[in-house]
Amino acid sequence: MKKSVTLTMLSIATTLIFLGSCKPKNTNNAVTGDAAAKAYVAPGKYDEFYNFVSGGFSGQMSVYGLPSGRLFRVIPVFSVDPEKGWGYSEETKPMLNTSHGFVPWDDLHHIELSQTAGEVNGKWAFANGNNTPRLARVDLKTFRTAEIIELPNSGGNHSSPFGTENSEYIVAGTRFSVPADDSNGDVPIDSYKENFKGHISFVSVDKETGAMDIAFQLKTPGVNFDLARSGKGKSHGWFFFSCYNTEQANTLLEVNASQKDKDFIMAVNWKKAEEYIKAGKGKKQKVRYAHNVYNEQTHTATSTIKTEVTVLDVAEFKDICYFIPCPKSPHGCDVDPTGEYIVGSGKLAALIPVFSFDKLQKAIANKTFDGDYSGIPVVKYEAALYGEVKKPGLGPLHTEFDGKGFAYTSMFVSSEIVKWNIKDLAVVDRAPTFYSVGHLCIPGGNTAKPFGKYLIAYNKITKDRYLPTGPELTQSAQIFDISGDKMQMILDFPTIGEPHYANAAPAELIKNNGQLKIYKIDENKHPFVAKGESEAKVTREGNKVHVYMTSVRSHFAPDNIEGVKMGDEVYFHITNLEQDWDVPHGFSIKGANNAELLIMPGETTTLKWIPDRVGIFPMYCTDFCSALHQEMQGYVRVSPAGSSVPLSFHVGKKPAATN
Ligand code: K7E
Ligand code: CUA
Repeated sequence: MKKSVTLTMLSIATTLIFLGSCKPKNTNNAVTGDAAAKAYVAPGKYDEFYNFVSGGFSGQMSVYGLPSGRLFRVIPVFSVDPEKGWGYSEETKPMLNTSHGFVPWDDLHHIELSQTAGEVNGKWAFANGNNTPRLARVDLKTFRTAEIIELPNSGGNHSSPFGTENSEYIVAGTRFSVPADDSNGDVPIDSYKENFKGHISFVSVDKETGAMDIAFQLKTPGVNFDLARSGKGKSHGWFFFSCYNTEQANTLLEVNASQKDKDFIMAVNWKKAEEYIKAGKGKKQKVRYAHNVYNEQTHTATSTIKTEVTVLDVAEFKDICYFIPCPKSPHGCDVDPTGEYIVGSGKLAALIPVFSFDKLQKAIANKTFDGDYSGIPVVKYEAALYGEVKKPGLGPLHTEFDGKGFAYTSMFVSSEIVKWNIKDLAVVDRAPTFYSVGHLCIPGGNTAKPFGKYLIAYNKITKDRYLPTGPELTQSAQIFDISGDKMQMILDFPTIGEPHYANAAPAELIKNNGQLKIYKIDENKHPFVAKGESEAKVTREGNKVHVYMTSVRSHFAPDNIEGVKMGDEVYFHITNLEQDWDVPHGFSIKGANNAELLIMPGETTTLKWIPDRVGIFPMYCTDFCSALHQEMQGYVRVSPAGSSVPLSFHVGKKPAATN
């Protein structure tokens, strides 16, 4: 009997997989006429919005203009990037340190822009590492990753990073429940129900500096947290998480975690949790996690291993946590701009439930519960439900809001975006996507004040939309104009990696936030800086050779170095002396098992090189910086170990022996 149920579930799952590859009917939907003009930004003109797009398995964040879809920048976050030397230079290696050692890659799914009073403030972009649980903060003055914090007790940081309305906290829920870090993890996998726990991290953010710290964690029943949103306005102080696998299965989840008709949205009263923490009710737990910070004065990152976290077990406090039943394997969990409506998107559900914050509060006050789940009260479905969007489409995943009373939900299986009215829950428009849409983004669409105007669909499958490029096709996004009643597609653009969530903000907000154009050379506190060519030198400490090198259009100083020997470790500390915007210099040397350096004006960056043979090694600038860029080159002479060639260096004059 049980077997046949399992097989039925399997065939449903299989059907959905096939549905996932069906095309919408009107595939010849090419953009024509006035539609294309809406995405046109003339050469030399600026876009209206910055679009920050997750790179998925690329581990990076990319920055596009809206509505042009022009790619401005790929910001390296969790993955090494040889183009920028990220994770290769001595200064940036500590950014990718974890309790597991140097982890050069991650899977970045979601982006959260910092907020003040529920509105985007243009300061920082946060991103999650889904594989080795980490949270990153990108500084939008420099478009660089400024901080990465590892999350203990977690196994896959997917329900992350989602912020409260003043970015008091960036919140991160674990996708995989696992035994807590301080418990014996050497347990049978099928002891999931006893031994596996969920953890949700509340990471505080300093209002001025952005500095992050794990303020506390909530220990929860062992389920999978998928996505989340904070409350806002009236529901400020609450957080909502979608949970799947409330069956607590540990194998063949596509079947075994799809048994129940309803999973949960977990509502968390984080203000209450904060009170308990302040009252000292949290338990200190021994853990190990890395906290990596980039210092803009020294141009150097440091990694600190921290050893303690404060944990509150939600089952011990009766008024922090509540489960709301939500059909069926919910993915997205989105809160409308007023904070009253909470939308659950069940991947396998044929409707979209919309919950009411007011009704939830009433249900909690009146204890309208349907028993409990692992000691947490389960609110009656109808008691929290505002209503259901009927027949929206197949495979609802994520919802964004336009601030004009409408919600837009992505339908993965039926490859469409469905626009519906939040008040009467009536579907008012549909637009096909090409194909299998995942996340949606409206600028500010997750905040109290969406900017509306555009909606971007981030698609999972591209198929026939672009020229073929072998087995792997580019991922893609599609922009819709949503200023009218009907959605109108205006542009397709390819993306880097796999796009999941994205966020967008008005260009004015970010380009006027005090963008850094150069690092001031006078303020450079790098320990190996050379602030002018007169400070350029080469020193030896045992087998370590330090080159204090400068670069300026169009030469290095020094550009001839002799006296390096086999067995030496050479550190090229290069200071770019330029003080003009947009004049980086690059650096590379033949045979280096390393990437290039790309050094911004006023910055000092270090390349480590271990010569592997005797001979002459050319080095050169990799960035075409001037008419005489190609002349920006030099040589290092490597002699055998024990050679008597003295260490010397020069630029444009005879070598001066130093030892
Ligand atoms: Cu791609 Cu937000 Cu990881 Cu949905 S998640 S699509
Ligand atoms: Cu410096 Cu090219």
